[in-house]
Amino acid sequence: VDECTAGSAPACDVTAVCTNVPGSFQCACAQGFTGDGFSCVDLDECTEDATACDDVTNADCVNTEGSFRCVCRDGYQESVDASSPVTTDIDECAEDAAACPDVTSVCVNTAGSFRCACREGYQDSGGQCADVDECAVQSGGCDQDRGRCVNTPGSRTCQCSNGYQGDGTSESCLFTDIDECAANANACPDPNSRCENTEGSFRCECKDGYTDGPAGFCAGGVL
Ligand SMILES: [Ca+2]
Ligand SMILES: [Ca+2]
Ligand SMILES: [Ca+2]
Repeated sequence: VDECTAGSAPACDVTAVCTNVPGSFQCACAQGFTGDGFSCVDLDECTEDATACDDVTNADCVNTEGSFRCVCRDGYQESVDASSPVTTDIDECAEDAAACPDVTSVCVNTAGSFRCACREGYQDSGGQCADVDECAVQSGGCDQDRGRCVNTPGSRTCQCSNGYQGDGTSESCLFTDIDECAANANACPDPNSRCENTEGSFRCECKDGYTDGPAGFCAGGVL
């Protein structure tokens, strides 16, 4: 008699496998279940074997009915091109351009997470990226004597003082006379004056027959 199909024997658990043997039958819980075959319950593989998911890095064991799964931890995702479960770090910076929405910060991917670091020219100040005042330290590398440092958001600029030219960095500002008369035809607005270039500046001189008047204009006329 095949008790397994005849239904004459005490029923095996619905999850069990019935095996007919001469004169009798056997019930065995299916894989993933535990019990005597007549009563089977889910085997908690995660509790039973703490190393169940050790082959998969950065994954945690999750028990399921009749089996278990290795689930990627937060910040990791399952690799789709691998035959066996493999987790890979999620590059939050590449996946979400707005991961670090503050324009003063830059996204840095890390294993299992990411962080927002301050951009160059900014430094953390109470959780916010604040502009660094480069001018506060050694004039920001600008020419201290003949120029000056101007702090800007995220950077600084160097400027040369009037009459000096260069990129403004340390000792770069050189005295260079600018011929204001040649550069600007209206340097002396009064048509009765003529422009005289000088070292570092210029002056307006009244033509013959005219005398200095108010506000740099020339007064008088031919005598
Ligand atoms: Ca299970
Ligand atoms: Ca990451
Ligand atoms: Ca700055």
